Amino acid sequence: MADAITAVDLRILAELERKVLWLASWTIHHANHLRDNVDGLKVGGHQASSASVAAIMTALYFHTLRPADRVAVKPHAAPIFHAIQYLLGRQTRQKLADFRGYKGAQSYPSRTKDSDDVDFSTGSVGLGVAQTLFSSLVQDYVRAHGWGFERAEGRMIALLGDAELDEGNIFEALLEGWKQGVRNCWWIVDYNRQSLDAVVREGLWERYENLFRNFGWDVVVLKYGSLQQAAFAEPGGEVLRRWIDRCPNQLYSALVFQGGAAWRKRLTDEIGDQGPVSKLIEARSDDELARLMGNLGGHDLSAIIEAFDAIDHDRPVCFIAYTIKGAGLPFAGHKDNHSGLMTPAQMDTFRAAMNIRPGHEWDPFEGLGEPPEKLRAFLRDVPFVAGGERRLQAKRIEVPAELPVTIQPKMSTQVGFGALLNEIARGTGEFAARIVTASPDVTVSTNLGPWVNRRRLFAREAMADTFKGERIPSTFTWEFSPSGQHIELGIAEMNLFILLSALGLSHSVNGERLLPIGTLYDPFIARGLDALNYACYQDARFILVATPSGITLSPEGGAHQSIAQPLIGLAQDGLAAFEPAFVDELAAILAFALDYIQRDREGEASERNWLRDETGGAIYLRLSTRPIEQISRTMTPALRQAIVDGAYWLREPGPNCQVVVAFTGAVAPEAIQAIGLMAEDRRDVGLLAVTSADRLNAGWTAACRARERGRVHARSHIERLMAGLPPHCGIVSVLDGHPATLAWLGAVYGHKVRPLGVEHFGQTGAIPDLYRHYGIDANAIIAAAQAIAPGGPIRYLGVA
Ligand SMILES: Cc1ncc(C[n+]2csc(CCOP(=O)(O)OP(=O)(O)O)c2C)c(N)n1
Ligand SMILES: [Mg+2]
Repeated sequence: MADAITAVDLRILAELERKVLWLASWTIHHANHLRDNVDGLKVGGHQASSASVAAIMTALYFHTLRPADRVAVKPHAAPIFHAIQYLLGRQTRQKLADFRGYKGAQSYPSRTKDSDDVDFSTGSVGLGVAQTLFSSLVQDYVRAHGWGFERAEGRMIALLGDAELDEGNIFEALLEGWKQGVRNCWWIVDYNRQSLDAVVREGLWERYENLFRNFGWDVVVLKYGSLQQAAFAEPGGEVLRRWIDRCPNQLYSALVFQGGAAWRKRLTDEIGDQGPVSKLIEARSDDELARLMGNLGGHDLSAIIEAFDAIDHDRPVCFIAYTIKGAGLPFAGHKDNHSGLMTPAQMDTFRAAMNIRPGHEWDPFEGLGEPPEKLRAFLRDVPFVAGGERRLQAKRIEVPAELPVTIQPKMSTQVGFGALLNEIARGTGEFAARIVTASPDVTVSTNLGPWVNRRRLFAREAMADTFKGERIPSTFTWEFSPSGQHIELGIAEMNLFILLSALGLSHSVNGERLLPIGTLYDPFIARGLDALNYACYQDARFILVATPSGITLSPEGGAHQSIAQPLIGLAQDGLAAFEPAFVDELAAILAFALDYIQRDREGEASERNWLRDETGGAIYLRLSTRPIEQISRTMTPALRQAIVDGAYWLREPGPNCQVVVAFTGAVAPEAIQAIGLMAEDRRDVGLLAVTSADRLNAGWTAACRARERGRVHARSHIERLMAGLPPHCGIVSVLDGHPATLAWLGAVYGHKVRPLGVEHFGQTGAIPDLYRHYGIDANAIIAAAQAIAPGGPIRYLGVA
């Protein structure tokens, strides 16, 4: 509980609230009307949404927040956030002036693109909200493992628009939070009862209240401001309160828009002949009446601060703060105001009301009543910024160059993954201790079982495995403890990605590095795709292991088979995707991945950084349940590097090569068989193992760009690999995924390509049936080769 706020501080805060609203409105106005600009930069959606939270954010940032707290600010409140940072000396005037423009302050708060200390990005509604919940869990995880005690515990706070609560991912997170005992998490709902298009249904707050209470949250409804509370205490005030409580949202909004005279008419018509309340209304001028009716809890600094200060526990809290969208601006309350923009004339009136001289719009203290020295001193002492740098660092955890694994003659990459983690789990050092795994109810079926048996499940309170206690034989020990290293989630894949996003920012948020590995079935990436994108946008660092994948999990049928995922791997920014075929490849990739997710050097210059090898990122491994024959070979440094870079020759083509088969992942046996069968009829056939279409492609694009910018000797890995191929050589590419993933290989040197893959939902069936059906078996490869590579008929066509 914070110290009670003084009257002086409250006065200063009221000045700052005015200033914040002004600066935010001016920033948007400037971007829309004054900057020499292209039309695309002009858009509404910020002015009204920002205005509804000016008071809440003033209270938060200038009074309530402490340096350890982390906040997700609703997307359209970005201008208010930037204005606050500007007043705190952490945002430049230039960036405000360039809001929404090139390299200016971002339209939606961005951890990666803004320079003013955004804690969590927002933009896709609902995701930032859930991020705060999972960040609280991660903070608890870190501390339960004995780390980070030298720093204060933070509260993870989301300021959310009421319409964000329409997003299902929020409820998935709520349920998970309840299971995991979330604490230190505040969600402040900007209950302006308006979304983008419309005014919300009546009584929604009651549904929210019940819902949050059911999940163990404290709920604080901030409905009336202090002016209203004082009026309710006057004779007749109770009648006014009842009227307000019964007034439908739409009507309230409309009256706010219409102003004092409309309020008077409506109130007088409906309750004005009831004695004391008439006097209450009559005693106020139109302006005073409008101010009174607009004085909802979420616009009243003292009510807000009192509510925040009153929280004396670490249970999660939901504040439902009544506000008016566009409060203080001419379109306050109008249902169309989301895209509303003040006209230059309206802005002039607003400027005059704010005592701001033309030409002094950006001056921090212009037009305020308090002396600048006093305001400056107040801002200097704001607790939130007292601790200096809030974005933390954590040292890199040393990763062994080679990860040991016993390779069976026939093995799947998924089993290999389980075996690799089982070996890591035996370790006693820092490396194994920093790994944290998570899975949405597919822990055992993605082969994390052996890891969990050794490292146990995480929970803040220990919980024994009853089956073990009862001596009932079971393959898996399901024992929870604060030292456990696996976070077992419910099925919601969204939650997995947002948890990975939170775990993957722990180095920056908690100053403690974690090495997060999340597993799920490959097709269900689609279920959480926006959250995955969100995690990448925030530059969270994690390894996503998606298995099983493709039609290779044949009997499961079309509902479980993934087709588009390799293209997601190729296209998703911030995520390096791999699809190994063999377990030794996987071991090399996993060792690389565990290091790569920790890299954070800025650097554009070096060739290695074409693949972001210096900047790092997150990793996606697409694995398979299909046991395939392993190759017995020694892992040389060159082979290891090639695997990591995306491809190597499994069979090097000769100088007169007529056909190359380029394959990825589980179809390796078909590719190998096909080139064996073609060997008699096609010369010098090559076999290219593509371990990462994504990195291979990124390298090629980067090299092209480098050459176009004058670095004539720039060469990418794929260009070097294919340099010796004669022009007439054909390339057949094949994978268990969309054929476009590898189709671009032909563009590298202009070779003809026939890309094989899967384009339609799969059947159930055995692998040979399905591979034949979809044309990714050896026979299809041979047929494709015959069609595009020079030479006579291939005699084994139809035999394979
Ligand atoms: C996932 C997603 N869908 C749609 C949008 C487009 N959108 C931006 S804001 C918004 C509604 C905003 O309403 P609310 O959350 O109540 O915020 P307010 O503007 O009232 O502050 C919508 C639909 C989005 N940003 N993200
Ligand atoms: Mg709203």
